[in-house]
Amino acid sequence: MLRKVCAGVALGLLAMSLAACNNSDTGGDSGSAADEKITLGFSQVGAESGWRTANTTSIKDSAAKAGIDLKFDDAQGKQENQITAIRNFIQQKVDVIAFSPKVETGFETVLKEAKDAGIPVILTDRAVDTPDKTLYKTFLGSDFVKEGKASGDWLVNEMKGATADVNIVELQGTTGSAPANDRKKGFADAIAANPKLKIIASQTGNFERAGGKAVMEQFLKANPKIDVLFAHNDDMGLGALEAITAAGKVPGKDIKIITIDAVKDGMQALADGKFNFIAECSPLLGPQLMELVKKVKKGESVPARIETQETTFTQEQAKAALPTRQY
Ligand code: GYE
Repeated sequence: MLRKVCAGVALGLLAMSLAACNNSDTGGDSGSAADEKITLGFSQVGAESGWRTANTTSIKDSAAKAGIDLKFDDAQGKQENQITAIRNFIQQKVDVIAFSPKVETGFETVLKEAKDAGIPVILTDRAVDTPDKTLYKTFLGSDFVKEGKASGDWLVNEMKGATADVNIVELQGTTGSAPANDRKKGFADAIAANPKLKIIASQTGNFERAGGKAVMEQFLKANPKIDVLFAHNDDMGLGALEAITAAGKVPGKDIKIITIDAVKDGMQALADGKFNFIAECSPLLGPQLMELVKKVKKGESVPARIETQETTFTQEQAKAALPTRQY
């Protein structure tokens, strides 16, 4: 009984705090006429991967379709450029700011500046790690822990009959980024189910093909027996393919490869039998983002968290999905 009451109170408080987060004023210019064009400042991380390119296209196309005036800044992989871009958007008095934070920490000051200027902020794709949830209106993007866990669960099942140790190497995404931190965690948690599954080396390849290739070369030199590669995105997996082939090994057979994203090139590698499994991460966030921008500008409440719907692919499923794949 007491537990029930407590749960009720906790839920009530949660609802109140959500309402507090979501119902604050839109700030900026008041008296929004229905036909007034909304200005959105968007700071993109860079162009490190196929995923990122598809994400940028989705955002630009949907802004145009929604009649939103988009000020787009490419930070070229640098957090300091993102901070500068956000400061510029504040100075230009845009209606809404959205961005995909490169890493989880170090954005609090500039987020506070946007809040003080009355400009609502929407996080897309990646989150920031801050206790102050009033610094942004909502976070639209994937659950990266789930993606890592789906990858690990597949491996646990695939290796269930293993009698010897299974040596895994891991190519991590950008150090300090939400997807790198969370995918690592989800995968590690899942493979803990079988002590034979061992991560013998783990290093960042920065979500880039070149990084994936260079780090995989080192892994292969240092470790005579590698059974599995877990890459935090397709691009690093694709770079690693070159290193694996050059070392005289057969990708997908001698070394099983698991990646995340499911962009076209990754799906092709999976359909061709070079990859073994991909956990999907959708970059097509543009349409939902524009809806949120309009709502936030009007001062309507939005959910604090909007999770992207995703699936996973085996080789057979990739063959079936490829012909109609959008990105
Ligand atoms: O998986 C990777 C990209 O943040 C979800 O960033 C995104 C990740 C994506 O570079 O390919």
